[in-house]
Amino acid sequence: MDERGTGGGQGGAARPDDPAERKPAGGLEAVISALSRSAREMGLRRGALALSRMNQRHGFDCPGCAWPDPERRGAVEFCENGAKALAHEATTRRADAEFFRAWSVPRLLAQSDQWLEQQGRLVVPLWRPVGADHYEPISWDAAFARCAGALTALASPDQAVFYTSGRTSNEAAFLYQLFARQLGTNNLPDCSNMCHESSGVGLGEAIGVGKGTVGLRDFELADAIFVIGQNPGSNHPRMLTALQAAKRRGARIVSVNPLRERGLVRFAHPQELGGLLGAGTPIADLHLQVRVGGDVALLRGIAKAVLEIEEQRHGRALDWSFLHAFTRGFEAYRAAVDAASWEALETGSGVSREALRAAAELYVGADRVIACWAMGVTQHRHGVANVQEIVNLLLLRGNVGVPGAGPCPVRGHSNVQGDRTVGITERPSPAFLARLGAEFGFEPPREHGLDTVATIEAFRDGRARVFFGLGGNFAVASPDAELTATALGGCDFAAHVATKLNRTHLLAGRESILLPCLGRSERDVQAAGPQFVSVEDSMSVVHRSEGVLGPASEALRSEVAIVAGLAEAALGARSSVPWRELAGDYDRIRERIERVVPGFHDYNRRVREPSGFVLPSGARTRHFETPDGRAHFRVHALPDSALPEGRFRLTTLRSHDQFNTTIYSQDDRYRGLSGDRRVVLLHAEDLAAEGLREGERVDLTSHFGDETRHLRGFRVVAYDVPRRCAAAYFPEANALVPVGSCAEGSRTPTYKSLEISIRRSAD
Ligand SMILES: Nc1nc2c(c(=O)[nH]1)N[C@H]1C(S)=C(S)[C@@H](COP(=O)(O)OP(=O)(O)OC[C@H]3O[C@@H](n4cnc5c(=O)[nH]c(N)nc54)[C@H](O)[C@@H]3O)O[C@H]1N2
Ligand SMILES: Nc1nc2c(c(=O)[nH]1)N[C@H]1C(S)=C(S)[C@@H](COP(=O)(O)OP(=O)(O)OC[C@H]3O[C@@H](n4cnc5c(=O)[nH]c(N)nc54)[C@H](O)[C@@H]3O)O[C@H]1N2
Ligand SMILES: [Mo]
Repeated sequence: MDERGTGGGQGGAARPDDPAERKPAGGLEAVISALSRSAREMGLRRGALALSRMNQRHGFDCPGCAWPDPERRGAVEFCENGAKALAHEATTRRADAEFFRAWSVPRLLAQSDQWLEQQGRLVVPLWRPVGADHYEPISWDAAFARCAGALTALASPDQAVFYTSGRTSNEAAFLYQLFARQLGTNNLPDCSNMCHESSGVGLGEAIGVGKGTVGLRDFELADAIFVIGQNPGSNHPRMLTALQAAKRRGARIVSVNPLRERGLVRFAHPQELGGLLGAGTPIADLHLQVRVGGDVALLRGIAKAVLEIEEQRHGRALDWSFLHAFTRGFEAYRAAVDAASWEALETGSGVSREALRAAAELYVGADRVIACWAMGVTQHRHGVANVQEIVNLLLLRGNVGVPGAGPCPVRGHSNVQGDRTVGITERPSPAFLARLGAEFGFEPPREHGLDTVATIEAFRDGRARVFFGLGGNFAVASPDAELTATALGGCDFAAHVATKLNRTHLLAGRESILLPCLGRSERDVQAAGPQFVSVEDSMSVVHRSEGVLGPASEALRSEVAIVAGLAEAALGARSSVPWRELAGDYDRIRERIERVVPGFHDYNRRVREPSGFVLPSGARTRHFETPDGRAHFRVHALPDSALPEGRFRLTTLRSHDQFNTTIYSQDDRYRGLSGDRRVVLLHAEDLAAEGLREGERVDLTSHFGDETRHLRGFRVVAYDVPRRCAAAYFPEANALVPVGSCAEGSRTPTYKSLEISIRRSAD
């Protein structure tokens, strides 16, 4: 079956003059949306104070995404969605003891995710005893004692799991992993397992470091920027500023995406008067409308066209001196590219060879190229292959380890990268464990622990009994929503460090504890006085973050203090770590990090410098830390793109009005959708072919081997997606994601590539 897209499936120049697309992302709409929400949630004065200090040198890091702060900062250095994340945290609403007296857990479970978080900040520690229907207030000491009791009752520390979401600071994360390892387990899954794990694995094998190699300055030097499987207009809005600036000085921009995301088509800078009122800058020069899951074929197609150009103009397309001196595996890669036929590449990618050749011409015409990507690349069975095909393409022309060029995975949570750097991982390196053990005088466990998917399976099978969550919403963000809910619901005990109530807090454990913590924007005062924490952005810059607002309640504790309190209660005399002293003065924690984690020398001084400091990485200067010191081409088989008759390839997306599982509204302004998130986007001709009308309700079934999963009553929307592709929202669609379906090599759930069938709902 030929599945090449017709119409929508072809690549081609972006059409900035299409009236429907004339409206830019950003602009006045974005400013109004941000300010009205912050005034409503935080009050005018608090809102103004908080926004004026976000991402400033003496302020706090935005709790939104991990996009870095520029050296020259504007008076306002935030975006619409950062302002929303802040307003959400700094709201004046409270889910207090009275609230939990009024609402039983079963009644709360009947409410939507959006409603749960809208009830406001958690302000007292809470306990739900075994068999009870309500959470009730509990003292901090009693809460810690219950957690300690649950851990002591276990036959083995490996029956406990310590999950981390990526908003946690370096300081809290470091203590948390130390606590888990002193207890005796490496069960430290994190949201990264569901996010950029494919990037970490793919880059690690290819260039010796699991992180990107570019900094913000490189965006000022690049001649072309590829944006692959990423929607910066909604999820990294400040990146659009960098793209707009690049565009204005003549850089070319290519987007690879099944959707024509508005921010990539047109952008108006909210801080420029022209930007507030005008039509904005067209961003993408070329849009390649790849089929869902078609990126390996697409990237190989571009490479094939690059090799064709090299045939015709020898030495013009490939950087031979770089290939010889710095890489391995080029010949095998070239053979794989040669072996792939244009027909297979067009079918696999859904993009015509003409469009792929145009992308190759643009690529070859640029001296320095950056490739950015996010979840559209990583959350596939072939997520690692996708990442490595991006690197292969960059290596062809030496676009690694020189100014203005390189791979750039754009991270999600604001400190997801830092948490990994300081030890949150279920697969720690022996070198890290050796240093950790030496610093704190203990023998850390060596066996690898559970990642996110293995955690769900362990709870399902009764091998895990206790769940700790440092932030996040594990049950809702995870694959296989129903299975995960049942698995977690059956465990003995769960404890969550959180700012807001969510479904995981209500589902997990026969007994559970909620420990309310300070948010990023709030002042944190400990024994030694006011404290700040530190975070690492997407480009390996470590910098400080210090809250400015009064805390939501005097009863709140910092994440650092909570982790230290838990560790002290659970480990008692078994631990010689001075937990209380560390929590009293975060400089003491940073001294320890400095001695355990490479790259942090002089941490306390350098983190106080206005722009923080950059963690070293050999790949930035072509010192590849692979076993042979070279960058590696990695060859992958072309994925089989065939879909059985009647099936669609479903991807899951974030809207413009959510932060992961936190839903701000039912609208998705940039995509022109409103009022309903239980929707499935399909090509108009597919609707017609299936005999469906726009607005009708359908049932979705996902197919994985002989397993099926179902969701009912989704509304069909005709949308500009490639033929036989479909899109729905995260997390509404998570019940369709099979826990067993994950990326080869990284075990990231295949949230962006589900095989589904669609049927009109019965009623
Ligand atoms: N406001 C806001 N900001 C956020 C978040 C948020 O929820 N809200 N989440 C944060 C987090 S944790 C993360 S990881 C990032 C996520 O940032 P993104 O990765 O931008 O988020 P997604 O909505 O998952 O969408 C990915 C993009 O991939 C495209 N896509 C889907 N399938 C494919 C495919 O097969 N191939 C290609 N090439 N593209 C595909 C989609 O159309 C979409 O444009 O954002 C972070 N920032
Ligand atoms: N279908 C589908 N599923 C996905 C994805 C997808 O694209 N599609 N994306 C995946 C990705 S990329 C990610 S990163 C995961 C996200 O998974 P998680 O990180 O687990 O989920 P979040 O929704 O970010 O977590 C929100 C909760 O964090 C808590 N919180 C907020 N701020 C703080 C704080 O400062 N401290 C503490 N302690 N708690 C806080 C609040 O209680 C809030 O309810 O989801 C994954 N799931
Ligand atoms: Mo993420």
